[in-house]
Amino acid sequence: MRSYLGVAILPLSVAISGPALGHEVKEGTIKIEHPRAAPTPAGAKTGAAYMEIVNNGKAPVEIKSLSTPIAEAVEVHTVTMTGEIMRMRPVELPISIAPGESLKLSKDRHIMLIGLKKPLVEEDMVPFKVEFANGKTMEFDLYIEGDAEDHDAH
Ligand SMILES: [Cu+2]
Repeated sequence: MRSYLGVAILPLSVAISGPALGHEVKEGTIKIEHPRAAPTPAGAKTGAAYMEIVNNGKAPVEIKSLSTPIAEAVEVHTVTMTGEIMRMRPVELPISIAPGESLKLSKDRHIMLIGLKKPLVEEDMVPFKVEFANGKTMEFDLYIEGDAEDHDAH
């Protein structure tokens, strides 16, 4: 995949330091850190995915949609606690990321894969796509990791 930014042609760079250590995908001024998902039991209809999307540019970026061929739909959810009861609510897209800011999709605000077409198996990789409001897209793999949810700190 190639992206045209001004006159420079930048290849999509993917740094892989082993599935357990996380990876990142960079295109222009957008960096996606450690895209990953948790394994699911056979027959599960939903799965959760996590990543951090960093905007190193000088303008805000808007995430218009998320998708993967292995699920019917992809949503962003926030988790709120009311006493002991945990509720997940969908967040409406687009989500804007200010210059120099990042969107952290981890436990409290995660990506939900809805209508899974196959179970997510540890150490597998599944394709994922982020579409921005300016028409650009980034495609990369989610790593399926046993400790995906607790893997926040880098
Ligand atoms: Cu959720």
